[in-house]
Amino acid sequence: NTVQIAPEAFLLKGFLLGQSEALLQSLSNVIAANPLRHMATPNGYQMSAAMTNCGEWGWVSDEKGYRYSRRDPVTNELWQPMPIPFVQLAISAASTAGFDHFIPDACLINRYAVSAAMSLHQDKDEANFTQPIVSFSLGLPATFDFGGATRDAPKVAVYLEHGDVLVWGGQSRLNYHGVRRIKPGVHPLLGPYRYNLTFRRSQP
Ligand code: MD5
Ligand code: FE
Repeated sequence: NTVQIAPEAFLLKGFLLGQSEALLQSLSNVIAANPLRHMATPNGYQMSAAMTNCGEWGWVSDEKGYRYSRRDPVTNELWQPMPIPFVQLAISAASTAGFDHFIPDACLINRYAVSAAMSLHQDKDEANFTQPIVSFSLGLPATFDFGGATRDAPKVAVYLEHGDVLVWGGQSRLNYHGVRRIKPGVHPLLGPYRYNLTFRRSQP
């Protein structure tokens, strides 16, 4: 059940549903090693989503800026390797959307509590824009705003539910996007949270 939402941007509805048990077990292992935390932003705020990472590189933010780091600044250890179910599903989702040879080296985990949001932004901290981005949605639903190449370009609202995957690449890779405030609710497996796992190639 693949829906194209823009050039080279696809929604894979329910793609994770068959594998959710392995996925959630792996997710809980990663979070136990590298706890979710609210990172500071360079302009003195805190992200409303709590974050952690797994993979060779992790995306971090602090008063100095955004970057990819091999080590977790909280534990000072390397991030955990990406669990096999994460890698398999990410590669298979990319290939379903027409992107072969996707080799992610970074997986950012975002946990949104009720009322958390992510304002309109571009993902441009990576050194490789030829590879797509694969994003898993788990837990509470969210409305995702998918925009264009400029901040004021028209946006399409995409409803994301537990088990859905978004794949973006090519001419949509640098499009503006954001997540609207999460509405109150409780997910049967994940409680009052939305989790988003975003797989990227951060290095050349
Ligand atoms: C989320 N997370 O649902 C979103 C999904 C982030 C972030 O935006 O940066 O952690 S990622 C969806 C995405 C990725 C790359 C490009 C585009 C969308 N896009 O061009 O719209 O928590
Ligand atoms: Fe983003």
